[in-house]
Amino acid sequence: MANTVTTPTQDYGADQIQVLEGLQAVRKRPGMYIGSTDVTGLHHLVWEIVDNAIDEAMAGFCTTVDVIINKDGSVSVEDNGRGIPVDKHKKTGKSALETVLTVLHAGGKFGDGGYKVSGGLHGVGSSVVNALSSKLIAEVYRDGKIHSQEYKIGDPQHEVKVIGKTEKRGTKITFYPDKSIFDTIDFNTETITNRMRQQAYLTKGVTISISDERNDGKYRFYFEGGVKSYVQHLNNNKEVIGDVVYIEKEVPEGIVEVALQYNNSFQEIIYTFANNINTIDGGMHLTGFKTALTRTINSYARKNELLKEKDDNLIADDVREGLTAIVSVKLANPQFEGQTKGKLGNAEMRTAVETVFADAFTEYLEEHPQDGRGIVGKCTLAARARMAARAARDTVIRKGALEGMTLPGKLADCSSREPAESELYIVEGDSAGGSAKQGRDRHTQAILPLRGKILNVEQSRLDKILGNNEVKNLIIAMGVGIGESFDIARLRYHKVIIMTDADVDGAHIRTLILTLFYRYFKPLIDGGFIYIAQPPLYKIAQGKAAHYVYSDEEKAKVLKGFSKDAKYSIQRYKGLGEMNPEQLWDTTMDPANRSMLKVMIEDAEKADQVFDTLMGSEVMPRKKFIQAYAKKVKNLDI
Ligand code: TTJ
Repeated sequence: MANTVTTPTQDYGADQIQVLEGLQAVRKRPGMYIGSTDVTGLHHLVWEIVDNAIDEAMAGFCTTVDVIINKDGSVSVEDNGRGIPVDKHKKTGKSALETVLTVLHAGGKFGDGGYKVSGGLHGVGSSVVNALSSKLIAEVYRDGKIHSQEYKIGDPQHEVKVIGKTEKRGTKITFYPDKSIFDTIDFNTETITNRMRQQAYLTKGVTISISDERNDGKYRFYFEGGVKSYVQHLNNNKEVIGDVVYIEKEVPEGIVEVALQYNNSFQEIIYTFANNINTIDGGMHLTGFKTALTRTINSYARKNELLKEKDDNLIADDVREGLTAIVSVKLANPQFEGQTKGKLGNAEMRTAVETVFADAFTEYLEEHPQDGRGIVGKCTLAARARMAARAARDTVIRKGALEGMTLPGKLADCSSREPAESELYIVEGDSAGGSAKQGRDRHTQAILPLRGKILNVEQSRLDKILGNNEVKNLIIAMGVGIGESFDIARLRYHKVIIMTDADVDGAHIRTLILTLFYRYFKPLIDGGFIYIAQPPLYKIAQGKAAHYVYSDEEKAKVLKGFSKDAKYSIQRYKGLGEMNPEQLWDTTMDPANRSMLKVMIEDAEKADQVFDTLMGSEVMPRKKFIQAYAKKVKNLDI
């Protein structure tokens, strides 16, 4: 073994060999322990270490967690908890510190902290981080002293030693990811900051700070209300109905925490967590919550005669329109299921959440009749709108407005009738549309020019959207219908490509179209059918040769490659319309040459949020947003 560094004072016994073999296995197959060795896997190292500090906070022993991205590329995580014990254990001859950092899966064995933040890819233990770090330094502040131990690829370089005095208490881990293991060792501030914000919401009362020493970036998160603050944050831009309802209860199955608040939009946001891990595919806790929500609101509405005898019960969709909710559970043995391990499988959590939430929410409604009436009012409005929309749609369909309607005149269709090879370009503006029509491959590429702002989806309902001409054209061209008549099997093009200018208006229209897809044609995004074209930013001409470049970095690279006295000219494309048909084909539409972005659900979700901020009915947040992002927006337009 290459990495068997023994310490002279320690017996090199069977235990030690086992430890080293364990860590060796981690280095051999890192993906098995942290999912991947790409940038996501790299960040798992941070989550893993931070989770330990959060555990200490959840156990009630620490109030701050500091994450530092150091100038030298290492990451430090420090808490002000009890400090991992450093005295030698009689039997093992090792300190708890060394055991935590060298024995696989040792994390959960220490202390009886109840619900450890562990499961799925997490909780594999800090020893995994140690094994995948070229260097790791552990410091424990305890009993007035600084205790320290250093490791290289998991091997202790010496025993724990005292290196100074301190008044502090806590644990600090600094690690250097091994660049022979990872594709990249460049930590991303935004990724770390987003995760820490979320962790701060989920662990109320703890202050999490992030400081990026590479660029002086500093953030601090503290949310007194925990998930209650999270809901307030998510509803920040919206006109809310009633207060945030907040419930926290410990039951034999674990801890159930729910926060919810309605707003007057039509959107549903429910985020669920198990042991602070985002369960993006929901699972048992989500099912329990949804069942309880529908049941509770219906029985409250009946009991208080807010639903008349002749009225039908509210359906699940009605009670979730305009709902923002967080469901967070803590449990002893979480089972994460599904392809991405994003679904909580523990059946006992369904009944636990259902009972706890139904009881508490019923009580809340009884005690806050005004909120109760507001919520039921919102839900019955949703029900009425649902029925009205259905009636409107039925009329539209009867009139044949969508079904069997002829393709829009503005559509320059392709000749192929094979969806798998057909592409639909949604192009902003008529002049760019003209270039695209002339430059395209007529057999497989169809062009649909959209004029101006199509419409404000946020303030429209399904039945109104059907009436908008530009949207109607788009839906008819795609062939899939909308709402209940949506049928993905009828999609006429397997690539739907949004092609807009690289300026503010272009970004705006793209946001709009993405929002439309996100809210009404989500299966098209999930199916990977939606793309964003990448037109070049510059043309660099040198004699007869032309380079098309897609970013400022790329431009710099090309220019660097030129000899000193080279004569060249640079043209910045402000709009697609500035390119002639041939250029547009060469740079953006030729399948052999082009690069496109496939739209992921997160992109669309982000667009949806930006959209809310830009288009929502409230003015203040919009102003704030534009001020905060003024720089970024401007950059798009230079
Ligand atoms: C164990 O039981 C005795 C008191 O301390 C308990 C403990 O493990 N505390 C603890 C661990 N606090 N902080 C950590 C920790 C912090 C970081 C940043 C990283 C790691 C691996 C552990």
